[in-house]
Amino acid sequence: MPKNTFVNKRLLEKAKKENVELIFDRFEKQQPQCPWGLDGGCCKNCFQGPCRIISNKGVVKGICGATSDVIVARNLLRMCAAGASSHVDHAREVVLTLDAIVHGKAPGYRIKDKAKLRAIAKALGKPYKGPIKKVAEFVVKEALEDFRRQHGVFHIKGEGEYLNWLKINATKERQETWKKLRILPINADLEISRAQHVTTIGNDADPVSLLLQTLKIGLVDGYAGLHLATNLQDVLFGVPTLVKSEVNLGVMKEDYVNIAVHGHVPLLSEKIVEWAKKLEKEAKKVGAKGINVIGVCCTGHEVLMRHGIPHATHIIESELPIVTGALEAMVVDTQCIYPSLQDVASCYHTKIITTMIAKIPGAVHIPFKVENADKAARQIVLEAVNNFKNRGKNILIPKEKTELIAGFSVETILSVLSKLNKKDPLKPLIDNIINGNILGIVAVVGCRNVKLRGEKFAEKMIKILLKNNVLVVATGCIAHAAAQEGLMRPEATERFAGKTLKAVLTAIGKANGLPCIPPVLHMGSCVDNSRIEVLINTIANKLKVPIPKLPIAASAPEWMTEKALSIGIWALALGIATHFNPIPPITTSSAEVVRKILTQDLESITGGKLLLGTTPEDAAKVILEHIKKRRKELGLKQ
Ligand code: SF4
Ligand code: MSK
Repeated sequence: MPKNTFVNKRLLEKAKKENVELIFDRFEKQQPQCPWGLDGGCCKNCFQGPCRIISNKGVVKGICGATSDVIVARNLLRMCAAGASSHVDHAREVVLTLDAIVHGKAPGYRIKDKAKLRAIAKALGKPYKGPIKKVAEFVVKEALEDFRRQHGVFHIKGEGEYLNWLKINATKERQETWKKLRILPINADLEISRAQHVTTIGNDADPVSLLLQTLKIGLVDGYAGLHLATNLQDVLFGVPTLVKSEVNLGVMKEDYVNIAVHGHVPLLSEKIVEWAKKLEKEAKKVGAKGINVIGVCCTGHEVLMRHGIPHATHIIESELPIVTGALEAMVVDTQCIYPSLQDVASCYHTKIITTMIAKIPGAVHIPFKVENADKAARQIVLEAVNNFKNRGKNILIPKEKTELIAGFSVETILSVLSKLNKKDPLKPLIDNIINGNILGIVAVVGCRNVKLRGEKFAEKMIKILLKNNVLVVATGCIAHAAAQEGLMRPEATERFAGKTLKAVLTAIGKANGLPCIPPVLHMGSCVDNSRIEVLINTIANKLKVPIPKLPIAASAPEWMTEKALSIGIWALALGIATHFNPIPPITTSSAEVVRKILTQDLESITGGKLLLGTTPEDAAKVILEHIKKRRKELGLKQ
């Protein structure tokens, strides 16, 4: 078994000396992990079970007769529905915040990007010129429709009404494809609830039907989750622009009050950043030089992208800021918050402050609602400031940190490109894809997974892609990993990009007063995968080539959350070849139908395809082969 090679080993040693159990220890205690859980051949959808598939002993059905394929497909659908529910609930919070602003109930928030709000209203069919609150009211109404529309439920041909946010974001060609497949979602909550319903005992027993519904849930995630959240977060907090910042635990500061924001919802982290600035004086009163806000996971990416807040860790290392002994508070909201944080914090002075959905026994709970945002954020920051005096003596902040450039929203990418061609900003990118200077574009996204034991799978795979002149865009925890490896610095282009990619990125960089553009573009948090689709759609429309035919691919090289799975399924529905590592739970040997559909047949259905590769080299190989195949089909230079 390979040894854990995660960075910050000194902190791991410190934790060991101080008898603090971390994720790595708990992971080892779980070995060997349940083979049925790993291969997907386990069903506990009713309590006649659990049932297991043991193909080599001829057990290929559950007690009720559900086949291996049905069990695997049902599990997949349930996982995706859970993942999508997280993103949809996140988006709902943002819609309701805009609604609260309209009704004067969210005094701490304002509409920052009025032009973006008007553009959304225009896309929804109402190019309002009137007061901005009227525009917001209309946009909220249309958004809430995506949570309550019922028309079309019984429409046999699948031609009923469907998600507004899908209509305004997906290409016409994709909408036609999904209409034919009858997978256009009616409303987000309805589809998630139906996914639960159809997977209960004695319901849908057709693996093909179950997989189609899984694709539908992918669309729910992509549009009523990711796009809706990103769109309205940009409206409230602004579209990200280029920022320089730093990543890794070295961004913590010994003589400052350190506050980590962790989770996903910027409604909270934006307020913490604001109040940390306002309460600097209070920090000085307790002997600190000021307040240092640092990011963990996706809410960290949100404030990195918009304010340049340094990013401390991805999910796997989220316990480590506490082990430094210099973290006054970790403020958490929703998703990817390890319950262990409070156990670790109880060995130090750190306060874990829960605020929204993620609640942990022993943590301080300060309820956060948009109506009381300022009051709660002030209380949270003061809680951290007042905890500064409780620090112990044994402090270890690792020195490691790396610079990065972030803020690559699509608007930023186009603005950067416009320095080369003001009239037609996309042309330089398109020309270089056509002439092969850029072989293709790959989105490397998703989580870190402790199963990979710090092998740096993502980093190794990305480096191979760069060497082959592939431009990489990244989000979420993998974006942090790439930045930590130095791949989001201009210097990385010189070191890792192939010759022609290097030339393109240097030309764009020089036009923008930089030595070059980094070869891995940070496009934001997990919900900002929506930005990647906007970029792809822009390219597809310009080239007049449907998404499945483009020389592009996606990879979730270390996925672990149900959210990452549902985002990946959305990518498959979009017609994008998508690599997953570890292999999703579809490997039980008798689930051949599910495996064949996802890895082969899907290509002729949506154009997408599940790519497998369990080493960085194999993963890069299948991705490169796919891109080259697409280039050949389009008659582009190899
Ligand atoms: Fe077993 Fe069927 Fe119940 Fe699943 S639903 S636990 S396969 S009896
Ligand atoms: S935080 S979903 S571990 S990327 Fe978005 Fe990271 Fe995956 Fe959570």
